[in-house]
This record gives sequence, structure tokens and C-alpha cells, in this order.
Amino acid sequence: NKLYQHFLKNKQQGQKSLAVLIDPDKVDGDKIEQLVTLGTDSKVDYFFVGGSLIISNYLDECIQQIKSSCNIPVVLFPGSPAQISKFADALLYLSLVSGRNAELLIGQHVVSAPFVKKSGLEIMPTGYMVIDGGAPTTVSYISNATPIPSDKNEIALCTAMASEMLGMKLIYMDAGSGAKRAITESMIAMVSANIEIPLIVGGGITDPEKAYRNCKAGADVIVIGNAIEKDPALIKEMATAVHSLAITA
Ligand code: 1GP
Repeated sequence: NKLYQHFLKNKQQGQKSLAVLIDPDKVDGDKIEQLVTLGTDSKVDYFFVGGSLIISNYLDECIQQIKSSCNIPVVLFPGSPAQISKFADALLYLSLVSGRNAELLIGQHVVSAPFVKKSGLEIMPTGYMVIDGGAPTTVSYISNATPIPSDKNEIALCTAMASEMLGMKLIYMDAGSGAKRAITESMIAMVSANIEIPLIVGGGITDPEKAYRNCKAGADVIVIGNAIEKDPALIKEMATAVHSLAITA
């Protein structure tokens, strides 16, 4: 569990990280090249690869291309058990703890367990919490589960605490890709203050200022997908915002 140790060490040292989310459905070879170059220059910490729907058959290729041109770790962020690639470094092994859909809590894991194990990937058990992002997102629709209301900090808190006690190694709070409203800093602060494991936060973050404030509130890893997809040059500003915190903290 090499990569997880890295997450933990960063958390202990107050070092914040930026993960750039790549949806294999939305990129071509040139775009990947561009993201890898900008990511390397800006010292992006991780590439997360996945999407709620993967329509193309492009996952392995996409990851292989990233791996062949940089040393940035690639972490799978799968929307379904089909989104497994042995070429990645690690897998966010997500259980949708904010929902009450047994399939996404444990059912799909049972069905895919032998296949996941055989992949040889580093497995990172992750309590995945979808927070209402102001309008239905792909994840809220596909998961067929109610997201945690955006102002119910105490529900988020208790969900994260229970997940940690159940043995999850990471918490990922997600407002959903392209969310209208990102997760509030007060919710991030409340959850972060009460768990020991690293906290990943994403969904609807479009400006570096918000990324910075989320880190200050207690997020350990910030995930950005859409905003960077639209304007890849934003990678540099986002990385600077996220990484600036350790220096001033
Ligand atoms: C979605 O948290 C990620 O699962 C990233 O969201 O695409 O809105 O940045 P965005």
C-alpha cells in the first residue's frame, strides 16, 4: 500500500494535494498529452481516472498513455466495477456510504471481488459520500440514491465517522461532476475535524480560491474535473492554490 502511505504522510504533514480527474470518454490522445505536460509542470499530485459512465473502450489506453509520459500516480475512480485497469497504480474501492442502495454499498463489490483482487491493484477502501450539488448530477441519477443535503453537516459528519470506524481508509465527499454548488467549507471543516483518515473533496470546484478555501477548511485532496477539462491552463493556478497552504500554514 505504497500510495496510501503517501496520502497518509501528506495528511500528517498538512501537505495538500491536487488530483486532476480525467474522464476517458472526454479526452483524446492530444488532450491527454496536454494534461500530462501541464500536470507535470504544475506538480499535480495525482491523476484520477474514471467517470460515472464509460462509454468508450478507452480506459486501458488512456491510462497507458498517461503512465508512459509521466510519473504522476494514476488512481482509478470507477463509476462501475467494469472500470478496472491493471495499468493504474491504485483503486479507490468505493462504497457509496451516503446512499442506501445495497448494490453500491456492497453488492457490486461481491460480484467483482475475484476480478478486482486479480488485478493486483493497490486497493484503497473509500467511504464515498455524495453531497447534494444543487441539481441532479450523473452520479446522483445513476446511483439511484439520495445525496446528503448540502446543509446537513451533521449527517455528513456521522456518515464519515461511521465509515472510518468500519475501516474505510479514505473519505471522498463529492458534490458530483459539474455540480452547481460545491460542498460548503463548513461541512468540510466539520467532517475533517472529526476523522483521522485523509479527506478527498470534489465536485463543482471551478476557481482556485475555492480550492484554497476547501484545503484551509480541512480537505486533504482536491479533485477537479470539469473546470480543467474546459480550461486546461487552470491546472497551474489550481496547483499553486492547493500547494500554497502547507507553506503558509
Ligand atoms: C466528480 O469530484 C469530481 O466526481 C470532480 O468534479 O468535474 O465538477 O470538477 P468536477
